[in-house]
Amino acid sequence: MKLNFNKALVTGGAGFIGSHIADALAGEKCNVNIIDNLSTGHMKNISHLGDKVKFYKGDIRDQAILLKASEGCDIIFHEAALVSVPQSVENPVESAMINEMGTLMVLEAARQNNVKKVVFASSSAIYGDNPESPKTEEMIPKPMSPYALQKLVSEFNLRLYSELYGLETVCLRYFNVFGPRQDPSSPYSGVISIFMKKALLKEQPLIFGDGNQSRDFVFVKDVVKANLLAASLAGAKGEAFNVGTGNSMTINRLWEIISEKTRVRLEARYAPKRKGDIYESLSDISLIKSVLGFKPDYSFDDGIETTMKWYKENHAEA
Ligand code: UD2
Repeated sequence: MKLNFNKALVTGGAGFIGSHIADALAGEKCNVNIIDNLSTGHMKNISHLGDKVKFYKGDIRDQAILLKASEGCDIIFHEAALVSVPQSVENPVESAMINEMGTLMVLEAARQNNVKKVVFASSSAIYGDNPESPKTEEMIPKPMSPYALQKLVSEFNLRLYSELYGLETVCLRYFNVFGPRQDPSSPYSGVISIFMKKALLKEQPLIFGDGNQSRDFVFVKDVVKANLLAASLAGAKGEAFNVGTGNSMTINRLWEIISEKTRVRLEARYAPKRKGDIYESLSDISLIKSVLGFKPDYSFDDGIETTMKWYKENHAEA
């Protein structure tokens, strides 16, 4: 895809989604800066890029390093965040400092350095317990967790920066992203990464609640595609778009599929539902289809096969 910018900053660029965005940008010969404090990101996610990227080890709340990292950039892809819903329930202040204040700091660095555009990793979590399904962008958000509220407040901050300072902004409301490099090492990790690791270790997974809660799982490379479209097309200006597949599955079904594919066939154990957990999550992607021409390239099956291969090679004995 032809990019209409030359230099980009990826915040959280050593993390799961950020490193895939950095890969795609570097592949298009874009100058890429990365800022990451390596709290959940890893250098091994970007080491293959060598000097195609310039790495700044630092926190997005450190204005000095952020200003250095964003200097001369045309665009910022803001992926750095504390991504876990339950972790935000346990530590609402810390997560607000990162997700809310951190995003404000990124916007402010963009303003001071005359960066033209910010593409923001928002979340479908903002829809919360609004019972309408599938979720459409004009629905009233009903955040159920500090994480969801912080993403929503940040969307408003992006809009303000656009109105007050003329910064071009796009919010991408990611549904449940999965794929290679999603780190399974914490209980706060994404469910697919945890289930993959459990299957490879032949251990029973833990399902929170009855397991009938559902998620719209979108492969990371499709999320990258949505980012590049949002970055390059003028029609995206000031908008918020769902980034999902339009299909969902329950957590029970997810474990069935992973355990069948890995021939583990272990029953899951169950624990009480997590606070702040959404029950039903399914995207309507008509808006991003019509405005940006986005459609996912990966079926769930393709994505899972690719992801499983990666976990076998990288986390088999983890
Ligand atoms: C994910 C993202 C979040 C946000 C949101 C958008 C992560 C870690 N979180 O939140 O950043 O963008 O999607 O929808 O990527 N579960 C189990 N057993 C486990 C782990 C999870 O049953 O060992 C359940 C969990 O209770 C939930 C579902 O699986 O019902 C998904 O959990 P998650 O932490 O992967 O993602 P979610 O939807 O909270």
